[in-house]
Amino acid sequence: MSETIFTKIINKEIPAEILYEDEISLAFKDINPQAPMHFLVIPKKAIATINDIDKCDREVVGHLSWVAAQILKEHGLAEQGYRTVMNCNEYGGQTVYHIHLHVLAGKPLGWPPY
Ligand code: IU
Repeated sequence: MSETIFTKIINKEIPAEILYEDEISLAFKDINPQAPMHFLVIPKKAIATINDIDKCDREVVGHLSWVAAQILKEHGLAEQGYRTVMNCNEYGGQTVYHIHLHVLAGKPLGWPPY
């Protein structure tokens, strides 16, 4: 797949406010936050959309939710609740084609999301 801006963030070619990093994932603050706390958790492996997740990626993708919860706990935001979202393709509102888990926290969130 073609490289996205998230590969540049992973490679530290462009700056981001990084919250967590390990060998398979990176979490950083969203540049256009939609909640008091809004960050993205991404795999270092470039996977374009949810539709492109291979069976062998299951552990990596599950890891993203684990990372989200650890960060929220560290910031005291886990117990009050939060939302995680992974957008897919046009109807899902995906704009960056490297899968990313949005994590929104710090205020009550509306539902449904339209
Ligand atoms: P989407 O689900 O693909 O629409 O989300 C992409 C998100 O990536 C969106 O919330 C942007 O604000 C965010 N983002 C970012 O945090 N840093 C960037 O350099 C770019 C986009 I480009």
